[in-house]
Amino acid sequence: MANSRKLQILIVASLLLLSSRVATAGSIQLAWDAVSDPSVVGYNVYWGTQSGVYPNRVVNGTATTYTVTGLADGTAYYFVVRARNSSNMESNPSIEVSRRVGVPWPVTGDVSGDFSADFTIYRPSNGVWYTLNSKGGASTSLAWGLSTDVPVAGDYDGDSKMDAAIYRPSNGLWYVRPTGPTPTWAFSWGTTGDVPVPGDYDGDGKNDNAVFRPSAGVWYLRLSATGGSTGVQWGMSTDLPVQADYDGDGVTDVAIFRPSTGVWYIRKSLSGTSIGVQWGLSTDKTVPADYDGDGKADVALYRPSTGIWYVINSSTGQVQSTQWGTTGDIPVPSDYDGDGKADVAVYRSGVWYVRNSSNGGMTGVQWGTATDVPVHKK
Ligand SMILES: [Ca+2]
Ligand SMILES: [Ca+2]
Ligand SMILES: [Ca+2]
Ligand SMILES: [Ca+2]
Repeated sequence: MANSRKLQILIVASLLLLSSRVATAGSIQLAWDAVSDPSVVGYNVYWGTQSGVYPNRVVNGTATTYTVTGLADGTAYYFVVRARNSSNMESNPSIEVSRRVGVPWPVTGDVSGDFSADFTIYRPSNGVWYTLNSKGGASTSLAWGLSTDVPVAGDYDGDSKMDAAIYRPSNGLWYVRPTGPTPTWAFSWGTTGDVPVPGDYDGDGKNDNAVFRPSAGVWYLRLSATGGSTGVQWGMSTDLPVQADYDGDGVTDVAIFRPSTGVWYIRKSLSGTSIGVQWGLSTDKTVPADYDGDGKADVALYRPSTGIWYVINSSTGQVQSTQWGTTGDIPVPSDYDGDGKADVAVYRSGVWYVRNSSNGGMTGVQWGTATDVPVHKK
């Protein structure tokens, strides 16, 4: 049974979430790379609602896509795929991917709704947002804000498109201008000294108003699904917020980076447990994003002195380093080429330099000036 032994050491090279970024009720579409072994007769797809636990299985032929149906909306699911031979010997599992089913899953910075990040800058001098579509090159502009406002762009109405939104530090007011039919609104959430930390803390696919109050080390979250609010004690006055979805359940996790020690403290929304990860120096910039496309944010940093990105891939635990940028650049990672993986990218005095994860190629786009603010900067 040489084939069996051989198959056991193979793994399915990749597993990606396809149309799952669209809010499709009760289903998720998966795709993976074929295993190049002639003994493979099909693929088994496994899933469950806990990371690492897969009570459900479906046996498939040699097709390399599968749509899992009958899932519960609003629940996070975790998936792996194994190849199998005619003796029903299975390969090692693919990486695990995860997603919350039935809620929008916007790409950071995507204004047009094609699940690829666009180029948007905020010009403080006139309060105008300028967007260049990354696919097709159409541009739009929108007056929304004052010179002293902080852009807090994100999807607040749940249509998978980035909305213009600003936070006014002087009075703690949020002004949101949705792309969809929802009217504009203003909401008081925060006070002087607070740091806005927008994210989806209740997993309904809509950004929530949220602030970190450094003086008390408390996060104040206003949840869009219910209108309720909660306070979470997490961090000290010198910590920097690094909220993102690290456990891949579709809920933003409260998290901070402590520059003095270089430790990330992440409070996982799924389990309520916390982890500490030593990663970075006090002078590094934090750039968490999903670089390996498994649905979980990766702990990552950008070192301004060398322009090197250091990413811990959540799917494998392995470190990936990429030289991309120089001193003075502003990191603006997101998925510009639309392959489901965040691309390393920097903004340099009006030019966006993107390293496409799909092919390793570079995109350079002139959009903005040295004094403009890229709205999804890290
Ligand atoms: Ca929400
Ligand atoms: Ca989470
Ligand atoms: Ca990841
Ligand atoms: Ca990408």
